[in-house]
Amino acid sequence: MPIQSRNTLRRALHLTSALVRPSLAILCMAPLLTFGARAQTAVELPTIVVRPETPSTTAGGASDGPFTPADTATISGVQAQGATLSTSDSGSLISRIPGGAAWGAGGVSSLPAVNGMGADRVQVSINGMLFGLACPNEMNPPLSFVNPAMIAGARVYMGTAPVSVGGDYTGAKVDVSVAPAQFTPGQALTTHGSVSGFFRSNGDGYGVDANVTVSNEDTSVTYTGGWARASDYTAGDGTTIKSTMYETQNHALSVSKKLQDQLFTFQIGGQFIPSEGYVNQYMDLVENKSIFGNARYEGLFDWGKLEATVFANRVRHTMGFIEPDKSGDMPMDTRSTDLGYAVKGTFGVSAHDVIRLGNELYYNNLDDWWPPVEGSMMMGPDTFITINNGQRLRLGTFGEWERHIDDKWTAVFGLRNDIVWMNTGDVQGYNEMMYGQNAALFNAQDHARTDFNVDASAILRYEANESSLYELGLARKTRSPNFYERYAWSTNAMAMSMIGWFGDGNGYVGNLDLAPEAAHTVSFTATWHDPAKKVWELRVSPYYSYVLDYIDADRCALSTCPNLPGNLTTTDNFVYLQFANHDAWLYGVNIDGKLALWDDATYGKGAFRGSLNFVQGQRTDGVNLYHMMPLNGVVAIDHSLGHWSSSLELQLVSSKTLVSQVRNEVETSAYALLNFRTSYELDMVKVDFGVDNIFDTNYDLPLGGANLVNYQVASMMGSSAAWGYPVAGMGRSFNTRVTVKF
Ligand SMILES: [Cu+2]
Repeated sequence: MPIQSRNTLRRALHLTSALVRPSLAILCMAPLLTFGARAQTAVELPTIVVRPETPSTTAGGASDGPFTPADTATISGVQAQGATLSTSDSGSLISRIPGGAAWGAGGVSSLPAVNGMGADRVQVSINGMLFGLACPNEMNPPLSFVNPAMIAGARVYMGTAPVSVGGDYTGAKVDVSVAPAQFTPGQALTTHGSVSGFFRSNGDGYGVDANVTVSNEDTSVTYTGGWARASDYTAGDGTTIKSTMYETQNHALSVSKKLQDQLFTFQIGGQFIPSEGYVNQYMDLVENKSIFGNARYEGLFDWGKLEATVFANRVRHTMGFIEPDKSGDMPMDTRSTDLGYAVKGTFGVSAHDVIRLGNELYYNNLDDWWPPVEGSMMMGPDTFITINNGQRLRLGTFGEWERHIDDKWTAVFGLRNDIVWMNTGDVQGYNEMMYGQNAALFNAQDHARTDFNVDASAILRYEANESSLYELGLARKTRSPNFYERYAWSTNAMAMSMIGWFGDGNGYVGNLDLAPEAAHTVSFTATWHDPAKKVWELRVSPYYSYVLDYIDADRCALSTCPNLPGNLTTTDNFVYLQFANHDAWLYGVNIDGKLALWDDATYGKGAFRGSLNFVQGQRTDGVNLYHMMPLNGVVAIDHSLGHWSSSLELQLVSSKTLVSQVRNEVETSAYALLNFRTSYELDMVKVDFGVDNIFDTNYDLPLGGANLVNYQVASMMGSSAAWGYPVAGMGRSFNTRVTVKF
């Protein structure tokens, strides 16, 4: 390779792997950051030009690779910090990006959705680690293993992202960085960090976050972690939304060492959630414990860059009922292990060409069992085994070619293969009489499944001039079914109601015949801005996906399914469903932009920020897809003056009327919320204050699922959930946070 191009590549790679204090990350923070915050920071901090939010190397490949598609969304560490004023739920941060939304779950366990694809369709990696399924209700999704204040940066890659980003997802890939290395000049060790505490009036939420780094020019040791708790929140009409309390703590300790062009990082951490209520599930989380470790390597060589990651997680999860909103006795346990590695090489083969090659292995093991309930005829005398030594092994391999054709045109082509092997052992129910037939039928079948998945992505970028860019993306992305989609086996009404991460109150049974779903997506992104990107910016991203064998559900028609034949036709009750493949399409458009309004010494800087998101999705048989976020947008004014920065934000959501007929999804009404926040930062102290939902508007969460706790009807069991009630969102909340840096 010519010396010049090698040096160019080397410099480029150096830049992308440059490591910075998260607080400096703001300088280059992309589209979502307000003008105000950026301007203010620029005054106070030295100008260090590096790529900021350096998310980690992912198990799927390059997150800090040089090619970032134009529709990629970023969440900076500063934005994540800012969000902690309002929420302790990292999953909910996804609702702040273009096309992003969050399925309501427990208070710190929302499931992310992007461009209409949610839950398992969005793959989340945290410092390159993947967290497999460890609960039939997905109560412990990957983003629940990190508090928002721990996030140093995140990137969200959309459905046509390069194949090096990852495999086994169809919607989006979220790549989160926690406690990245932060080197400081010289051999002397320096210490810096921050401690903050917060209080939110609605639900009496409070907690602390801390991070501290000891570093010099080649060594960095960082701890980051936090603890938060809250009681049930109150809706705008004064109703206490039951089973929404939570308590959580997450911790991570990271050690990095730099040896010339090599960077080694070791990280350990863990989580403890002693209780988390679920208003849209029949169960609550009564204990979740995890421990993880990962090691990462990045090295620069004459030929390019080598990155490697290896990781392990262990999760232990227990469900039960949290008094007084839910009562009774029904323990449910899971134990999950994740192991994986990823290796990626980036080769600068010419002045115009970069080749990426990668290989990754990801293994998830799951046991899910429900101990017998003493004295219960129905739930005893044996242990109910849902998943017995479930195994899911995925081997992914990709090749990618990025060509800089000339100074206007860039093309990226990639091909990827993921082989997924799944298997599980034999099962049993609480007793032979009620569950024996189902169990025997399941045990008589072969459970081993192998999927040979082929993904591809092609991106063509045209930078017409310094103020406009156009990009076309084409991709095929495949996702194999998860454990419960394939292996949940019981058609007993109670057992079915325990399965499902949809929050819809319905019951689910698996399907051994499920095929992987394959999304074929075309997207186009146009961005326009003033040459310096200081005055205005507009980005428009339409997309269309045709998903072969989209994994949805049908009304359960098996002869053993409950409530037949009414289950097949009812339109106003909870139903029993079986996972099934259906072809489906989704399309939509995301628009976001900003505009500087004024800038002078007396009135500071003011800027307008806005976004609009639209998505629709339907199966080819006419059934609407579940949890499609209705048309929504944000208009906001951001202001900064001296040490102050403030914003006033109006969030607008239209009514949800296109609902899944097969799940009897409940419609929700349109609403508007007005939020205000301001912060004052002086030397080492920062004080944040905000009011969410200023007018105490009463509204229902479009993706909040069914409220199964507040509304009850008399039944054989005494009382049971009434159908037809969505989950109301939070009413007004006064929020404060005080941060001390050192
Ligand atoms: Cu659970």
